[in-house]
Amino acid sequence: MRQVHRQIQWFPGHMNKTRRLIEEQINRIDIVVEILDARIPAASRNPMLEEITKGKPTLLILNKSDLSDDVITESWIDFFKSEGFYAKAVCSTTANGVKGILGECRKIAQENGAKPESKINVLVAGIPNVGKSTIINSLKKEKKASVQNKPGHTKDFQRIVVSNTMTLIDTPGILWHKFENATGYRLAVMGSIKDSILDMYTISQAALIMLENAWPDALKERFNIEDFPETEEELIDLIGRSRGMLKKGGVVDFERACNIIVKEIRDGKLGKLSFESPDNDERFSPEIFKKLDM
Ligand SMILES: Nc1nc2c(ncn2[C@@H]2O[C@H](COP(=O)(O)OP(=O)(O)O)[C@@H](O)[C@H]2O)c(=O)[nH]1
Ligand SMILES: [Mg+2]
Repeated sequence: MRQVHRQIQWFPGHMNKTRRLIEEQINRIDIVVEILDARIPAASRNPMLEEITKGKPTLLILNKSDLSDDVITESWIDFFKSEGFYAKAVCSTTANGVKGILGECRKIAQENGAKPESKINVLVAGIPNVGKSTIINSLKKEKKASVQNKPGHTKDFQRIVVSNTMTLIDTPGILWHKFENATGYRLAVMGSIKDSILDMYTISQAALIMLENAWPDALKERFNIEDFPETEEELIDLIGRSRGMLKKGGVVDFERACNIIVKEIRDGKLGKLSFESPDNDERFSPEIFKKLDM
């Protein structure tokens, strides 16, 4: 059988504007804060951001840590630190979730030569849906910050003045970058890629593949499954049936089943689960998605 490798256009359109804007700002930036999804800290990183901010101290915030496996999250923090980054796990949707982020930024600045009273500019970046707005809004509220949209070369960045000595620079756009399909599938399952890029059926297949490989018991328990069938298509059918999502004539409402599966995973209904680890754990191998690429 001839196998055709599937080419997916993950990010349509031109997104190089953000890159240009960051490059214009780079000299005034003291610290880079990149927000990641704690469940997929590698897939949710932006390699292009690292490339254009090279040499700047970088704090990686593993957000949504309420949804990720605690042990694996801890191993990611250790891993990132061993790579020379600062790293911190947070859950920004709880009351005090973002507490400590600004203090951490100040500490990092001082460790990198800033005086306690010097003004610090912090570039805040993150791919869609990792919780960037939630974090920035909580920091604004906490500090009663003023938000400025200065004309001129900073017009596309919001500058959020959180104190006399600290300003956050919010990057609105996303940076286009090429990535492996496995990364794309993970991002799609977590909701960081518009659902219109991949159809819900493919996203739910990817989600089920991730769970079957890494967290089979959580999957079985949540959807009352005893044994996994041969294909994800049959598994979706089984789940639809066990949830009573039937249409006239007793056929499973396939679309509804796909939507529910993806929604419950995104919402953490299956427990605290991570989908990548910093070691070469086979459960998270990119190979698991191969059958979707054909
Ligand atoms: N469970 C959980 N959900 C979060 C957390 N932070 C953000 N979210 C949710 O993730 C979704 C995307 O957040 P948003 O701040 O809009 O992401 P942005 O696209 O990066 O600006 C929203 O539904 C948030 O409520 C978190 O720490 N834990
Ligand atoms: Mg946002």
